[in-house]
Amino acid sequence: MISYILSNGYIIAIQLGLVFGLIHFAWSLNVLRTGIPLYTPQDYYQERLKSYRIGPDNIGPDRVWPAYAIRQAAMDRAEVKGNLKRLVAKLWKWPADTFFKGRHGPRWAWWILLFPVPASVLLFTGAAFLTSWFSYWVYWAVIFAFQFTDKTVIASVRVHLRGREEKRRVSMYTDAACMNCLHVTPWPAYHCLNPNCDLPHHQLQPSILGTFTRHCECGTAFPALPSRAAFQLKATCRRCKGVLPQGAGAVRDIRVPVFGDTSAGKTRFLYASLNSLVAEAERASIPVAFLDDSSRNAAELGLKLIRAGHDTSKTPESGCPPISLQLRKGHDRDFIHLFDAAGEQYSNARYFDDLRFLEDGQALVYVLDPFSIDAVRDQVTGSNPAVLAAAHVAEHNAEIAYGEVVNRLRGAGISLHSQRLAVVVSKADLLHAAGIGVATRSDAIAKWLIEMGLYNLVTAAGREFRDVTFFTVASLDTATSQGHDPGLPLRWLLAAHGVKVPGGAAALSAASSK
Ligand SMILES: Nc1nc2c(ncn2[C@@H]2O[C@H](COP(=O)(O)OP(=O)(O)OP(=O)(O)O)[C@@H](O)[C@H]2O)c(=O)[nH]1
Ligand SMILES: [Mg+2]
Ligand SMILES: [Zn+2]
Ligand SMILES: [Zn+2]
Repeated sequence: MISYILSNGYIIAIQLGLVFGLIHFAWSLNVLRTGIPLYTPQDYYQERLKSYRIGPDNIGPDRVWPAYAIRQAAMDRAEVKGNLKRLVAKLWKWPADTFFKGRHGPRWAWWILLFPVPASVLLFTGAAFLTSWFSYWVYWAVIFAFQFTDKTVIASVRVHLRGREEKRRVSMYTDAACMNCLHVTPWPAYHCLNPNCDLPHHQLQPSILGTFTRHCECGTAFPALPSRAAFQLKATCRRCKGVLPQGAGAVRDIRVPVFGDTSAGKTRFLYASLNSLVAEAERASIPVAFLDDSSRNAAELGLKLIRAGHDTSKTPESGCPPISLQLRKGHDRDFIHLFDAAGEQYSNARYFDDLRFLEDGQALVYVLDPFSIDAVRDQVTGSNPAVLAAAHVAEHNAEIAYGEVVNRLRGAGISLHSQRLAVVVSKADLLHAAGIGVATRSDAIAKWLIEMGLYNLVTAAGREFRDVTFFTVASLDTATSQGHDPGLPLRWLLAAHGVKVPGGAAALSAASSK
């Protein structure tokens, strides 16, 4: 009977011990809720700083909560282990003192007279010891698996996501242009969603600082993918810290430098092509908005001038800011920047820095005044001096501005094979007025230019650029452009860079067919 009671008692002690071990382990986990050391954004920042090369723009590593598996998981595990050790030592203290060290009466009395007591207590503590440490090792294995997965599977997911973002950036031409300082950056700085924090994140990419979501130093979460974050966060220029339009770094950003000789018709072409684009967009109900006040004011003035048929004024040598606009709204929007400069700036080294936009453009427009070609001028001089006077003929040889720009791009290490060029023969209305037949198809225009003596220019452009199309343009209001729509070159360049251009698809393919 006694032995039956005892053996049942022992079994109950073991069972209680097993349950208590679990509680013990759960209790040791409790330490995670209270003052444990944290691997903070500041710790990460200081650590990264040692191997980080801060550039001239003074941009350091981002201050973000690193992913749990990176460091915090191991710190938590060590903390749980230490806590469990302490708890186990506490549990063992009395039995060890009593039954092994004899601190609470003689040991023989416990072991001989009261044997069931030490036996049950030790069975209880032993079972508790086993389950608590077993639970800890299960926890250890879970954390290890988590860390291992982070280092392998999740790390490759991050690499994949970064690659996808990079591919998207290149194929969609999403490098963001700052309208303030004209700096072009692959990834702008994105600011924390929390307006009280507003911390700039300069390296927003899937990384150990967050695969899909990032937690800013202030705790605010936002997407780690630029293609998503760009529509939620404020973006700023890395160089001048100016605010960029929403979507910068995630939407198409096409920069169109318009270059050519003095009085070639660049400024007039720029506004006439813009006028045509805006008219087509209106017809197709596509919203067009200007991205800053200076663009809006200049465009309003220029469009008014073109629509009224007035003369454009000469661009000052101090240059003029670009016209930046947005086609469409939402995630589908495209940014377009049109750059103009005075013809003199292309042949004067003093203006080298002002023309940096040439190096950042993907879609170039070379405006060529046909009346600056000797053979054309000779045809007109005697028969039609009034037309020649109206043409305000460009001063230099037609090929000089082209050569200067190409040399500059080469000097800057830019591959012309990655760029598209629209060669725009301007003043087509005046050619008509002078009785000169004007072609409208690219190949026919190129042939005509060769006949007029521009063999070198035509063949060099075809060889040097990725894609060249020739246009004859009358930079007038669309209704009066006599089939020489000034909007076609711009629409061709934009379409070639993936912009869904409004209207004129048939005219576009007819004009650019070779
Ligand atoms: N009729 C007609 N006149 C044009 C055309 N293109 C330009 N012009 C005139 O030619 C002159 C020079 O044109 P601009 O566009 O100002 O020339 P630009 O290339 O900007 O010259 P700079 O600013 O000095 O470098 C102006 O009087 C224009 O009105 C055109 O297609 N048709
Ligand atoms: Mg001009
Ligand atoms: Zn923040
Ligand atoms: Zn800037």
